[in-house]
Amino acid sequence: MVEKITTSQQAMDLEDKYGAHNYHPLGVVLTKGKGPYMWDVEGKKYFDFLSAYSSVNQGHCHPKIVGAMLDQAQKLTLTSRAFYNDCLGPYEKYVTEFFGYDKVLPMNSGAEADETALKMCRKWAYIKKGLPENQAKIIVCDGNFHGRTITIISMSTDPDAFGGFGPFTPGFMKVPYNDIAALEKALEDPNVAGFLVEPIQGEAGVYVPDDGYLKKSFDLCKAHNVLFIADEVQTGIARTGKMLACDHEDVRPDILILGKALSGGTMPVSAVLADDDIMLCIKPGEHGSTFGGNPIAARVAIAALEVVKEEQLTEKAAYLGEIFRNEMSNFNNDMVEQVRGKGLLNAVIIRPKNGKEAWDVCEKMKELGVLAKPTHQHIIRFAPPLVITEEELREAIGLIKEAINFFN
Ligand code: IF1
Repeated sequence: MVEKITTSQQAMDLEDKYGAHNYHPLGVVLTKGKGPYMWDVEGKKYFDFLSAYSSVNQGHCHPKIVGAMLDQAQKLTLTSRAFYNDCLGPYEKYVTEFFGYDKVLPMNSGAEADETALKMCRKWAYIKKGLPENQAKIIVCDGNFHGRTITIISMSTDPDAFGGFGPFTPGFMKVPYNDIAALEKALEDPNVAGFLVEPIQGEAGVYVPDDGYLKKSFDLCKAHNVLFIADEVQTGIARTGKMLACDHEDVRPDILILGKALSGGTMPVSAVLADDDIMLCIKPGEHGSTFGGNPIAARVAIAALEVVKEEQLTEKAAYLGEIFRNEMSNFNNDMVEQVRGKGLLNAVIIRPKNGKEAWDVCEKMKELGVLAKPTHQHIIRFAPPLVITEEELREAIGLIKEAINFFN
């Protein structure tokens, strides 16, 4: 018998008793989402300022995306890649033309896409660069977040991410983020195959690198015949005020990794894009996924990307992000230590006061109707759906300020 939820506490109790304790969620139980809003079981309305970590850029339950999902779900949900279907080809054409690459390898989660990119880079290194077998190295940055698999946490510098999960996958070199000299030194190793980087480090606390970092890194990689691999799972699809965060520096990654908002937050859809000289290093039977590129995912991803263009979400993110950073930077409250970000991917560093810190601010924001969550102890990430209006944004900013002022 399936229990019907009538109170938030009932839902939280069920998760505590029957669910793994691998998260510590804010005490709110949501039952409905629309645009920039969500509602809890008791009917309270909230601004969503997390967007499921930038998955709901197009707003909750966007009618065009949900419509595509519902339509395809009644026709054909899954063929596997053992057979063709009439949705994948049109999606592959659409998404490769949308981002300007020869081909796409469709996967499901962001982590799967990162793993796919790592395999693709290694394969290219052995076949095209001629590195000795099993000697390929990939450079990653301190503070990175690329997912939760054993290989991905093998690249992590966060003990919470890798602690107790060894042994780890070899073949990774770590350099400080935003440090060109360190990257240049690491690239002296002739066995380097690729450099995997987030254009802005999300989990690290919306760490925006210096202007020019991405371009200089890209140029160094090219000078050493090393692939520049951009993880745009969180920063991509209009979130930072450009279609891709790499566009801020006119950098075209050799391998582009997308996820999250590629489906508008409706289901797991991820993708790895590259040109033929890299993509075709993977031969039939060497990589895949049961659900990768399934008909619903294909239809949903097309709709999700069309919405970004039709509703000019890139331009909106740029314009509204300026308003957010200006308002919060000029907010006269000593709990606001720093405001940083690009587009509508921003973070506020909270200076603790009277024993109160970021988590307390988030609890107060929840009371006032704004949902956000700290990343690390003192950083609150603010990432509303890009469909939020200027009026709604200003209303939410007022509530955020009210929450911070409460602790004065
Ligand atoms: C969690 C963090 C964010 C990502 C980038 C790949 C992935 C992610 C840049 C993997 C996923 C999610 C995972 C989720 C919370 C969230 C997160 F806090 F974990 F680090 F956004 F910053 N590349 N990020 O941000 O994509 O496999 O999850 O689809 O694990 O708690 P995924």
